[in-house]
Amino acid sequence: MDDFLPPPARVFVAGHRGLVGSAVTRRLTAQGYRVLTRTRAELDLRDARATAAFLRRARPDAVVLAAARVGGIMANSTHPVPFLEDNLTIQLSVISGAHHAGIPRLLFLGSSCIYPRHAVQPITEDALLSGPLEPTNEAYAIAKIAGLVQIRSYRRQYGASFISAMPTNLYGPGDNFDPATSHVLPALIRRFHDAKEAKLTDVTVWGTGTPRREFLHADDLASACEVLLRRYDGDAPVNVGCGEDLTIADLAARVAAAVGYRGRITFDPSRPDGTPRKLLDISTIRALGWAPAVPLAEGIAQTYRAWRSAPDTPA
Ligand code: GFB
Repeated sequence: MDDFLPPPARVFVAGHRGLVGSAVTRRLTAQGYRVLTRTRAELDLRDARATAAFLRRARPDAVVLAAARVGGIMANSTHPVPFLEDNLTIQLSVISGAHHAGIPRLLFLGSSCIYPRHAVQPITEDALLSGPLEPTNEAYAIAKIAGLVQIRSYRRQYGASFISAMPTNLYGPGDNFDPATSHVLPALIRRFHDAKEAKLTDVTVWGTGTPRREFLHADDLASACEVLLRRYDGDAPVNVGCGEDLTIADLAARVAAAVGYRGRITFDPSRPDGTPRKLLDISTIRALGWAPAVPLAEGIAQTYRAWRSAPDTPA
């Protein structure tokens, strides 16, 4: 099988401090790649001129675009503007900057929320743009869809070896645990932990508890990114998930058990549920030889331990 990016290639990981970027950085470094990074203070990726100049100077062999404005259902639905504008701006400056700097390979990360709200489950890659979106994350989804089309367009017009991955809901150490803006898994770790510490007997979980979600550890996404960079050069984005989903009620019970909270769990249906289900079909990435390695129970326990030892870790 071809290897499009053998180590010790130089890879610029954009967004190396985030949940995904830090996992990709750990993985590529461990595999013998030379990873380049820039903090936000050193390089604002929304600044197209500065980004293009950096990429021209640094000339990495590949770019992993893991920088993005991300957040949970409430942040997405109440503050859609930065989810739309920051993501569009970062994508325009990094993808076009990489092309103009002559960088041969780029991996862009989409998200499973860009598929239609009522896509057939498990969702195959060809469901993209086949129906209306989930309203709670429309702005974010449109920005990510624009990124996918940008990648496809550079491939079509210039023959660029740029590719896209479509991760499911992610979690892991270094996630955002802010109660208002985080995704469900870190939010519940924090809420159950705080309830246990305060000896509360009731914890409220948003929504009805019936939506189903699939959760992938960021380290598993990182190993998938390596596989894609080395072995994939196709037009279609590639789904990356663990292949199994569960209800939010089931997730809440598992997080409560991992944290040691033994009180009641109630649901608040006045909070949005979001999309009813978004389980990804992962046959394409499996056929490339990848499989997830972190079981959910182990991943939750590890994420809880990591947060307890560094509770203010930024996203
Ligand atoms: O993780 P989450 O915010 O993302 O919410 P989405 C998942 C589900 O968990 C929803 C429920 O049904 C929420 O109502 N939930 C229960 C909670 N309690 C909580 C809580 O305390 N916090 C949060 N955040 N949720 C996001 C998109 O959708 O998924 C983004 O908005 C992105 O665009 C991301 O794609 C992966 O899966 O609903």
